[in-house]
Amino acid sequence: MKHLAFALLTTALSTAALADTVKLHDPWTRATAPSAPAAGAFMTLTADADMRLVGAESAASKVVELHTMKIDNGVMIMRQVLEIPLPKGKAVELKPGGLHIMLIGLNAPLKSGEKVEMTLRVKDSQGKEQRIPVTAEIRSPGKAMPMQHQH
Ligand SMILES: [Cu+2]
Repeated sequence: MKHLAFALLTTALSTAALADTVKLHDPWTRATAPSAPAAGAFMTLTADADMRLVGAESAASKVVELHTMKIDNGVMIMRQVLEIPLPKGKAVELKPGGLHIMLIGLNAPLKSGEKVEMTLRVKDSQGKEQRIPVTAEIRSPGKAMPMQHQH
């Protein structure tokens, strides 16, 4: 009984102390050629309550969209999605070839070693919106998958 009371108390305390939020891991994007009109941005998102990513903003491009990508009959198809579900405790990976954030109409080419500032918009189950700042590292295309180049 003592045990149970203690468990309930710590649960109540931690819920009160921390607002629901989303943890970000390893946000990055790729350096682009001068003529490239758009770039994908990637990261892993883990929400500590059921939430959804509903949009993003950045000064680096004119438009920012949420996209999904799949291969259909050998053709890569990208499609805009209005939101990306972030189920409680589940790591949702935005990655090349899958879900990603798309910076469309780049104001300047993305240069390797520099950073892109973005703001993610997430909503909780009550529809309350939170804005989460993100700094994405710009990687050179060759360094996107470092494991490939180990000798
Ligand atoms: Cu895209």
